[in-house]
Amino acid sequence: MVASGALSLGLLAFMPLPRGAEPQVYVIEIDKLAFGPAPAGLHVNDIVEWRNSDIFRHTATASDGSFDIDLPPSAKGQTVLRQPGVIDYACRFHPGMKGRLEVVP
Ligand SMILES: [Cu+2]
Repeated sequence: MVASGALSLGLLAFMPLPRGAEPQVYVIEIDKLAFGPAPAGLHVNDIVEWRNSDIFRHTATASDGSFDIDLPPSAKGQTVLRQPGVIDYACRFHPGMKGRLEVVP
């Protein structure tokens, strides 16, 4: 048992994860009829998760059709960023609610 434990620790020490190899999860909180600030440093394959802390139902709906997430109160939903570029999104129920994701390779 001692030997296998030492082996596991040794493997971990030799497996650093370079940035970009491991997708990151970024949370955008929704409250008071507004999306929280856009996360900086979004990369392809990262995940954006919206959490609705509001008392209203919202959506996160991309203008390019790449995602359309229904978010009742207390719900959360995710999308995976599949390509670089700028994605504008809004809530289908409240057109004043807008957000923008900037994704780099
Ligand atoms: Cu809304």
